[in-house]
Amino acid sequence: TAPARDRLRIAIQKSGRLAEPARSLLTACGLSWRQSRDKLFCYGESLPVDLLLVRDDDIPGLIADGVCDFGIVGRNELDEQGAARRRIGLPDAYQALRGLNFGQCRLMLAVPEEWDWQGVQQLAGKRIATSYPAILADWLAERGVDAQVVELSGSVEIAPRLGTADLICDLVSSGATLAANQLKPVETLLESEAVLAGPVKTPDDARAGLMAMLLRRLDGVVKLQD
Ligand code: PRT
Ligand code: ZN
Repeated sequence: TAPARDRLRIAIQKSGRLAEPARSLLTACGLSWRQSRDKLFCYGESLPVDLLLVRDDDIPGLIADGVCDFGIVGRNELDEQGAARRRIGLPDAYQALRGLNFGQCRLMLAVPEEWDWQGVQQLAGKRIATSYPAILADWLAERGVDAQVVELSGSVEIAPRLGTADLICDLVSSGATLAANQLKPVETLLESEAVLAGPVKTPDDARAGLMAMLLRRLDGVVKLQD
């Protein structure tokens, strides 16, 4: 177990879609830091709450390892890493505590436009390219569909044209990327948004009070936005 600490650490994305809104949200909660955007670590000034600026992929693991207490990350990323842990028999190590009303998107199956979509049974024997192999494998297993999951770290939408997969499972917001690649969305696996993630068990030191206070402030700020 991690040693006691009296300062809270929150991991947010360093750059990317969630970086600015995450920082603004924490600022609206009354937090401020002693500088800088280019650094990995921002020391909390108004409260003993420090920021770690990282890749979104690293956020669940930082919470699991007790390096950070909270993280702001897409539900898609949190669920994928949680599903991957469960598939290899690891216990749950983090949970989504609050939805944050930004970063909305859907994890969807998308097929070539010319397909006549008739339902999941059509996926039998097909190759599906995705960056979300654990969520997809669970989803297929729940429906008893035997398809092949092809894991790609990026540029998933061109896989059907390249011939490396028959269809894809990827995040969609406006749908423009799918359309540009002659794909159409057919099934939703997950409705996602940015979430505040935290540990399964609250630490029993000074951080507990800080975490409770931050959650209260967050609830006030997120409610005002509605
Ligand atoms: O560098 P780092 O690893 O931190 O960043 P990243 O490149 O992995 O993530 P980033 O910044 O692209 O996305 C961070 C999070 O934003 C995601 O995990 C989602 O929770 C959320 N989000 C919301 C999205 C989208 N909307 C989205 N549209 N993430 C990605 N996309 C991509 C999608 O993969 C596809 O390529 O945008 C394209 C589709 O967009 P539309 O509008 O054409 O449908
Ligand atoms: Zn990432």
